Amino acid sequence: MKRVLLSVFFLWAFGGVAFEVNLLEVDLQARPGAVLAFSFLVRNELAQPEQIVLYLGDWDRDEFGENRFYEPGTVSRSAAAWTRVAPTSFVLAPGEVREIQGTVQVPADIPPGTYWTIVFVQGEPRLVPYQGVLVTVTRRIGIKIYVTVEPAEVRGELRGLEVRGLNPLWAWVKFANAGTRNLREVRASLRVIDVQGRTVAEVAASPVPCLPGAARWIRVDTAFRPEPGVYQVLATVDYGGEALLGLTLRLVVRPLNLLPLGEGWGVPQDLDGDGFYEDLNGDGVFDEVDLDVFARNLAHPVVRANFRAFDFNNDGVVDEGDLAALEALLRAARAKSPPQG
Ligand SMILES: [Ca+2]
Ligand SMILES: [Ca+2]
Ligand SMILES: [Ca+2]
Repeated sequence: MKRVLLSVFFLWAFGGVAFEVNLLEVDLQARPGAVLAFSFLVRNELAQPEQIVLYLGDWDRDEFGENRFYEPGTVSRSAAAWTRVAPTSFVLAPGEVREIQGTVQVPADIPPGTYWTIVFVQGEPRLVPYQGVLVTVTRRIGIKIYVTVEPAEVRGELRGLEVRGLNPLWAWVKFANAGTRNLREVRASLRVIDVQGRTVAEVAASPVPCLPGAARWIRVDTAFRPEPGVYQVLATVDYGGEALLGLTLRLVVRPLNLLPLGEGWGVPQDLDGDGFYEDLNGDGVFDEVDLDVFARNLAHPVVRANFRAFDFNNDGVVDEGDLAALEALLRAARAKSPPQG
């Protein structure tokens, strides 16, 4: 399946600014001193000629998996200095396809492990109408090149487990690639066990890649809405090594202990039974007054002690993000049943 790794500016928002490549990743196995070849195709999808330039860059990912791009030679395991592509500048006629040849000259004295770079294929800047104005859009696609010199080491570490939202429960699992091999599929899963030893939730997250030396927070979502009680939360990670990695934590979900947030108000109520207490002033109605009460009481001791009742965006803390989420809930409720009169 074709995945687009990078776009510049708003490129997907526009039609008519398009060239395509036939692959987005090249995964090469090598010995020190080897010369490797790869190739890919670039096709002009426009009805006009397109000037194309190719150049190399470095990249990695942040701890949440977002790509970051750098000048070549920036990352310590960069393969940019060994990689060449040709041609690097040409004009493609409408519908024309050009094959790009790449070579990787692996240094003879390189230690084992995965090295990587990226080939950028960039079009020419074009003026495109966008919301009534003309903006300059440059199309750029990146083709990631991985070069693995054997014997690369497969080693992983499980560095953290944090339960965040409780309605439903989800957690961050922190994995680190402590070896030298690129890990294409790191699979995290989560199991929740109650005090009777019963498994009450068990889910696997989608696999994520992790570069050597990189760490990655992997989000694992469950559909489990815990009742007050004590649970064991067990995270496991299968990264392709000999053994699974595991980490557990004890999760205590305390009963709610709600009180009025101010003089003359009622106890906050959950009017629809979803575990979120949207009726902040406890008058049996969910409306703008509740937004106002919440906005003025985000740091109220009752709110803080019962955070899961007011964590409307389910991220594990109560803050302005929950005010926005509560507003969205009110809009949704209004859309479903508009107020009478
Ligand atoms: Ca509710
Ligand atoms: Ca209310
Ligand atoms: Ca929140």
